[in-house]
Amino acid sequence: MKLRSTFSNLLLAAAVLVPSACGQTLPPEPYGPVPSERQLAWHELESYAFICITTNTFNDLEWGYGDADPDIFNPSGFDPEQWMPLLKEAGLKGVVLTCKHHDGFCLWPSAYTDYSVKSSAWKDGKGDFVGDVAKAAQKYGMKFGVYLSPWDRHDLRYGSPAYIEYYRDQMRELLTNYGPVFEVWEDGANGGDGYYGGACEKRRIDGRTYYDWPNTNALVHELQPDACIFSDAGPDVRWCGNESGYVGETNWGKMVRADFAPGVYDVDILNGGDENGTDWVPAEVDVSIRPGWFWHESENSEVKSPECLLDIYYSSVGRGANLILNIPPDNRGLFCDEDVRSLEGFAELLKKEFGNCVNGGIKKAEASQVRGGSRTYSARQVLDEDHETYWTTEDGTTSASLTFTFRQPTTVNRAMLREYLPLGQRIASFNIEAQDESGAWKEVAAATTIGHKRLLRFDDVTATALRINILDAKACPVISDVKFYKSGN
Ligand code: FUL
Repeated sequence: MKLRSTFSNLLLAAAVLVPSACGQTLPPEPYGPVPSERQLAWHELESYAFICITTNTFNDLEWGYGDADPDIFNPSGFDPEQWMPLLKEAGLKGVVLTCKHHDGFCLWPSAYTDYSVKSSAWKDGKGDFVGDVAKAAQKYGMKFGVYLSPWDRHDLRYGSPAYIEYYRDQMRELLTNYGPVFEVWEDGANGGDGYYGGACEKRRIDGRTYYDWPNTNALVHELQPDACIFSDAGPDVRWCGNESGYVGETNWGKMVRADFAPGVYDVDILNGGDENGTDWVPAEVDVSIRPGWFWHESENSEVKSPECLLDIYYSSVGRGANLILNIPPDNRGLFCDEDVRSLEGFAELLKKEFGNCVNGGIKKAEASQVRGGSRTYSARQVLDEDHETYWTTEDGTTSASLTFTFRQPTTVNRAMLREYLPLGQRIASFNIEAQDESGAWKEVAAATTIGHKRLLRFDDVTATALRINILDAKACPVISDVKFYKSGN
């Protein structure tokens, strides 16, 4: 059923007032915290690119000290239109750019500092790297997001209240002048030694209090209501707790937001969420296609293989998280050949992986139980292409099954499931069984949580029918989509 369509809301209201008047079966109540509209839109993106470039790209550093001569920033062959089609082909839906990294150098001509492209050789100080990337993204139908490092190793004011004003002024520039922004990255890496306007010392800040995040975040949401804010503590999206490309095999989209702050967290909860969490704060997996976040010639031979990227895809998107894959442009401002080959290979693998859906061969979809016996909640609802319709059961049912019978024996080796998140995340454990021509059932895959999406790989099995058994759930299961594939990989 379309929970959020006006028509069904009217029906719903009528059913609440006169429960038996039209025999309408009410949907389950939401269970636990549910995503906001901006989070729901973010879930649909699933994967996008990180673009890390700054002075580090030109002086071979990962964390610039903040004292680099701005003149070294000179990506002479810069062309974001080289990046966009490659990213798009690999299924990535947007880009998040390091507008300012820890070195403090700004890729746009900020009115609040000279430590920016204004003072670099690039385009004689007249360029706006952020503007060019935002424009190219828009041209290719890609979303645009900004990374504005809270830690600034260049600026003299870092550590004092004046710096917070500076940070907010810059946030205002980025969120006002470059069109719609889908995500704002607030990195947790913080404090330590730096140039700090020539002081060259170690500065420590209190991660819980110094930045006054509630007020900065209110500004972000005021200027860009659709932007999801990423940090160790959300509020919209949480860090997954590592930079190696995986979220927990069990991954709940919830946590207790008030327990955390950027730089103040529990890694296990970041990685797997909290099944009893009170706030919807789903995980984002940040990982680089290279060992480092920035381009280094010496790492050209260490670009991750397409197969490795596919594994990362399964352990991020395939476990209900979003993936932000970093592809750092080189000192020309272009993706270099090694990265291009890997991205192209990854795009090919994804096509083979999910290009052959076998759902068309399903003759019958049945459920062990259907809420109110209503067609609105029947097993068929998981097979339409509509994410807003779903199968569900009576309240209190925490184990149930869906059976799909093929017209003829069909070979399958991949599965995709989605829960209907507007009603909350519920499923804690399930498996998939296949029936052979003798009628015998055998387990082919098993996993724990589903959330936005679960992808499963298993050996080829030729089945007359497939059965999904929900083995444990926090409340009655609500599944919006099921797809089976025969991958060619
Ligand atoms: C980390 C930073 O310290 C790295 O330099 C990079 O920006 C990465 C995305 O986040 O915490």
